[in-house]
Amino acid sequence: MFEKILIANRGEIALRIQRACREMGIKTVVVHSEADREAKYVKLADESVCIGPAPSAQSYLNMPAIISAAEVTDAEAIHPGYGFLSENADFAERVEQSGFVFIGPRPESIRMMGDKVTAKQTMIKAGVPCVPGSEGALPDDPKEIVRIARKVGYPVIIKAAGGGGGRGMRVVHTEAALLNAVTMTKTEAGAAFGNPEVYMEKFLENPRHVEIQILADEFKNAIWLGERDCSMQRRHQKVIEEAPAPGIPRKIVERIGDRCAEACRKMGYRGAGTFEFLYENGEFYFIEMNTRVQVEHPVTEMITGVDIVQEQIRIAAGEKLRYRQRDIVLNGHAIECRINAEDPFKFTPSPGRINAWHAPGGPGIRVDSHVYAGYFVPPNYDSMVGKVISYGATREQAIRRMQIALSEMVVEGIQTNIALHRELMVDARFIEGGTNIHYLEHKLANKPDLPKTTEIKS
Ligand code: MV4
Repeated sequence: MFEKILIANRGEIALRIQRACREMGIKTVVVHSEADREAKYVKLADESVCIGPAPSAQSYLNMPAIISAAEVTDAEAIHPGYGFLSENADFAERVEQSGFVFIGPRPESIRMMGDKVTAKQTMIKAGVPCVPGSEGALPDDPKEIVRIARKVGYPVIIKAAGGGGGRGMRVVHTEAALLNAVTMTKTEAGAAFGNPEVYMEKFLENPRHVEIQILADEFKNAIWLGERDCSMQRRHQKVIEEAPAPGIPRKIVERIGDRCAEACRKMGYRGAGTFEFLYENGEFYFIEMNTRVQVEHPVTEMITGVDIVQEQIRIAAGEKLRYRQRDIVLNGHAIECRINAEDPFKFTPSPGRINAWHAPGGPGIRVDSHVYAGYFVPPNYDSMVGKVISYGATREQAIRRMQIALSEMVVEGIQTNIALHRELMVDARFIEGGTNIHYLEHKLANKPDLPKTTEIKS
């Protein structure tokens, strides 16, 4: 096992990775920007290295600075967390070329999943069901594009191969709008991702977003750890996640989970990963694969008892998976509310000094957060200041516990979205379970005096 790991991230996930390391007896180095110098989780690490000024481009995205920090502190491995460089294949490659272990998938796997056309073709070959659409990238010939769209059937969605997470896509409802939409998406994709390739899918109107967590080791052992429902979102930012996904027959989920684990074995995938699906009318359709630990990993940890971050580290150290599929038993229900420093209904960021921070607790409550009273939320990064995770024997108990947790929680000095979460935890449709990806935006749009937020952005 490693003696020392460098954490190339900030905030709650930097603290989460430190906790995993500490439990495993591994020393930690945290790199930080000038804006994060005074943060408690930085002081808590065995060592810390300032890698640059506040802007991410000069600190958390600064590859040479991070690799130099690993060199001077004699760390053996680098954990990238989520966001920043976590899905940058070039970074993973440079880490390994510099003699360190990248705690994540092989660079080739990251690169393959980063190209959504290749990712989809790989999944089709591996027997994972995908949204019907073009076979690979769209050709240049306009007649061919029209033919493909007719075959797929309107509405269709044009997506950039280099996109993902909601970036670089456009919905097309009629043949009259098709070719212009393809041209515009290609132009934007070329500028944004350096790759003008686009592909086409049938546009699913009212899906849920359900994802499968997997773990795979060097030795082609792969397991899946249940699913998460992440449909409660706004503008591609998840707000609430839960596990298991309410109301989906276990037989259907199990078939898909087994397909994902099998796909990992076929691809020779290593590390933690998430298969994202759209779920509509009883069917799963693969859309993307994430090759990092995700923000919402705690809900899976709560219902499986598996520490996903520790397993990432063990896998990177070359250990064999400690679990077989039959060891993975889903127990109870977990819900995560992302707490953001923002206006609860207008969503404008609200950085600044936190004057009071009273975190909830009690049975079945977990709070993953790096903040405290006196902490300054820098304006330079994502607005998430923590996550409240509730666990219960049933979904009803998890909801009840989350309601209580949110009622206890006090944050002063900045605005937070706690009020929105309190509303959602008593929302009849949320309580019923199984709302689709448009539900939150529709709910917000129907409030008088609030901007409509229902359109799909390119
Ligand atoms: C779709 C779709 C409907 N049909 N693909 C958005 C994020 C990216 N991961 C894929 N996305 C979508 N792809 C087809 N064929 C609708 C979305 C989508 C969405 C998906 C997941 C979570 C939230 C979403 C919000 C708007 C659109």
